[in-house]
Amino acid sequence: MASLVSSSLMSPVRLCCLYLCSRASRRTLSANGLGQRSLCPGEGAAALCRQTNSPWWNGSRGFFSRGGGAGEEQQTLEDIAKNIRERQFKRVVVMAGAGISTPSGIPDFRSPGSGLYDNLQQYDLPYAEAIFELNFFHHNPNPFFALAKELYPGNYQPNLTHYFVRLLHKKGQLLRMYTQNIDGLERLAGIPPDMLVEAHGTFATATCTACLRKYEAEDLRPDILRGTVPKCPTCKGVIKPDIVFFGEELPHHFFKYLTDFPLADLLIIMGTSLEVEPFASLAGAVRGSVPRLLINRDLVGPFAWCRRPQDVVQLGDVVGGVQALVDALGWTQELDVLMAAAAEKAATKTEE
Ligand code: CNA
Repeated sequence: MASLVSSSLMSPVRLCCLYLCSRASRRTLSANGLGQRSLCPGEGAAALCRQTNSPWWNGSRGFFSRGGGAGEEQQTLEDIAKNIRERQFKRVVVMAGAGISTPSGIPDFRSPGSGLYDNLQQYDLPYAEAIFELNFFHHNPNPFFALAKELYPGNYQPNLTHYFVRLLHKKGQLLRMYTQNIDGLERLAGIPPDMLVEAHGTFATATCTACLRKYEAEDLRPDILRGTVPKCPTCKGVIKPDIVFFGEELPHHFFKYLTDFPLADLLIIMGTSLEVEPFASLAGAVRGSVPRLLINRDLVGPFAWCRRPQDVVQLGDVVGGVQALVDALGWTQELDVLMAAAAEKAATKTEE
């Protein structure tokens, strides 16, 4: 299984954003010119569990978790907290998605009703995914920039989930945060850029689509906030924020996963549907003995179809789930102080 996951991750890494797993794999294969459909890592692992009569497979009802095998105790949120507090876990990797930013007011993609997928009519797109497709962008960049205006850094503030990760870093126990988010709230919360892998790119930098000249977010801000398409002063090409579109390669630093994940002693996954490859497969890239904690509204990815004995699931609102962990850690007061200081700093900045 480990080799299955790592080999699929090491093939040219292209974003198959917005697609369900099976669609994503088909798309990757056609992009790579291969003639056969292979299973995406998720499907592969589920099939493997079924074939091997895994104890986690519950016939037609799918996989379920049970209270550990012989000699294995089912872990709880409190166990995870105890091990973080006692510094048994010193190299924590965090994986995050749009769900950690919905409490800040930014819609995710897939939540029924409130998600962006259900609210793209105003952009007059042929289909929802077109907003992140290069061909469509070259034909009509306006819908993307309308969305960019909404998501542009500065409009929203980080919430407790972002500050929890910063506190983990302050304690010296964060190995890296891998985020799919493009809203920049991790940076705004004070998580240092070298602690972050922004797997789907960032609005912090941009590139001219014609002459490849590099720009900073501030260079584009006036155009984006005015609702006009930013153009390169040198060649008049359209400047595209460095957000990864369908078929584009992921940033180089995504490959840090090759050294980070084998070193991790705890993986926390929060606010993601784990439906976008290759990011989703990172959930299987930690060692088999490493606990994985999912904090999310729904059961997703391997937590739904092939749970490991030491996996822990905290279902419900992500802020409530992280708060429960913080309380169990005894870090509540420290986090409150951190957030109060950040709020004060933000207020002073607004006044200026
Ligand atoms: P997604 O597919 O929309 O899934 C979000 C997940 O979070 C779902 O499982 C939700 O149930 C869950 N969720 C949402 N709100 C909450 C909440 N308050 N509490 C608990 N769970 C919650 O988003 P993914 O990140 O998994 O998909 C990856 C896409 C989304 C990436 O390409 C991102 O760039 C893209 N995206 C990013 C942003 C952003 O930067 N804030 C916003 C929208 C989409």
